[in-house]
Amino acid sequence: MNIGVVCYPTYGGSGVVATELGKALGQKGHKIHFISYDQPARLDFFNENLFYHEVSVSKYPLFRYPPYEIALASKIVDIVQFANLDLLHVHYAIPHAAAAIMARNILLKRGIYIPVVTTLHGTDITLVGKDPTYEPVVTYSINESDAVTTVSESLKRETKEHFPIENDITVIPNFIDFERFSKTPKEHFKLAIAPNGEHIVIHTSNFRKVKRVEDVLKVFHLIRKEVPAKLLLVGDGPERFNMETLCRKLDLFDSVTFLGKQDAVEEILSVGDLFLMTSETESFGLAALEAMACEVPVISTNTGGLPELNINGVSGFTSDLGDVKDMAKNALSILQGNLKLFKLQAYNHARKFDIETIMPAYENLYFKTIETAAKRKRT
Ligand code: GMT
Repeated sequence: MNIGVVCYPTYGGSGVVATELGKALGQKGHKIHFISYDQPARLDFFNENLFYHEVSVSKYPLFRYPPYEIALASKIVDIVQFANLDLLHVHYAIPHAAAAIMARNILLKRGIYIPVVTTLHGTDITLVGKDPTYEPVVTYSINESDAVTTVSESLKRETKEHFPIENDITVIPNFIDFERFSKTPKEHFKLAIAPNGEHIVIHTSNFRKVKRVEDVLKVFHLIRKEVPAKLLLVGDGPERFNMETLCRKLDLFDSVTFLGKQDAVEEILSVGDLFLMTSETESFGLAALEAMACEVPVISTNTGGLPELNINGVSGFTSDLGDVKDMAKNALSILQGNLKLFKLQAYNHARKFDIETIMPAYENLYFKTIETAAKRKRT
C-alpha cells in the first residue's frame, strides 16, 4: 500500500506513534509518505519505502495567523496525486483531520477518492477538542473520516460522551518496538547517577500542566524520606521552571536531575527502578509503556486509559488523581518489597503491546477502508 501519514513531528506521543508505525509498515514493504511541518523526531533513518514531505507556510504581512491547515491540505492534495497514495492516516484530530477532509473533497472534484483514517490520541478530544472554539470542526472531521481509531477504550468512551459521533470507533492500543525498547543498562551511567546504590526513579514528559509534574516531585519527596533515591526528569516544557523552583523549595535539588529532551530514552529507562506518571489525564500513557518495556514498574494515577495499561498490583500501582501519599506508599511497597517481581511483571505486561502484535490491526483497517472506498466508487 502507499500510505500518507500526517502527524506532528515532535517528541509528543502522537508523533512518536505515527512515526514508529510508519517505520514498521515501511519495513513490511508498504510505501510511507510522512507529511508534516518538520521531519518527525523519531524518523531517524530512511530506506527505499520511507519519504518525508515538508509543509511550508508562506508568510504574508496580512496573516496574523499563518494558515497552516490550508498549506497542509494543499500539500496532501499534491502528494496523493504525485505518490499515488491509497490512503491517508492522520494522527491527532486538530488540525490534521480537518485538513485531510478538505484535501479529500478537493481530490473528489478531480475524480480521485482518497480514504481518510483518523486516529484520536487524547488531548485532541479531552482538552483541546472539547473547547467550543474547535468542537464543531472536530465533530465534522471525525464523522467525515472513513475510519476512526482511538488508542484506548477510555478515549473511545470520552469521544462518544462529548461529541455527537455517528461513526464507529475502533480501539487500537499504542505499541512498543522491543527491538529498540529493551533493558540495556549502562553501568557507568547508573553509577554516575546513583553512586551509593540509591534507587532510581524516572519521569518523562513534555512538562505541560496536564502531567502534574509537581505531584512527581511531591511523591519523590515522600519516597526519599524513607529510602535513598534519585529522580531523573526527562523532557522539557512550559512547567520546567516552576518545577525547578519547587525542587528548591522541597530541598530536593541534590537528588533530582533535569536531563532535558533526550533521544536515547531507552538507555535512561534501563537504569530505572520506578516510573512515575501523575497526570491529570492520559488517554494511553505511552511513556509508561516505554518504561515497562525496559522492566520499570509504574506508579500512576488511575485516570483516562492508564488503568488499561498499568495493571494495579501487577505492572505497578494506580492511585486517585493528586493522592501523592497513596502513590508514595505504593512506590515504597515496591522499592522495599519484591522489586524484582514487579520489574518482571511490568515487562511481561508490556509484551502484550508489541508492535508486531498491534501493527496488523492497523494494516487490516487500512485494507478494509480501501476496499469499502473502492466499493463506493463502483456503485
Ligand atoms: O501527552 C501529551 O501531552 C502529548 C500527546 C500527543 O498527542 O502527543 O499524548 C497523547 O497521545 C499519546 C499517544 O497516543 C498518549 O500516549 C498520551 O497518553 C496522550 N496524552 C494525553 O492524553 C494527555
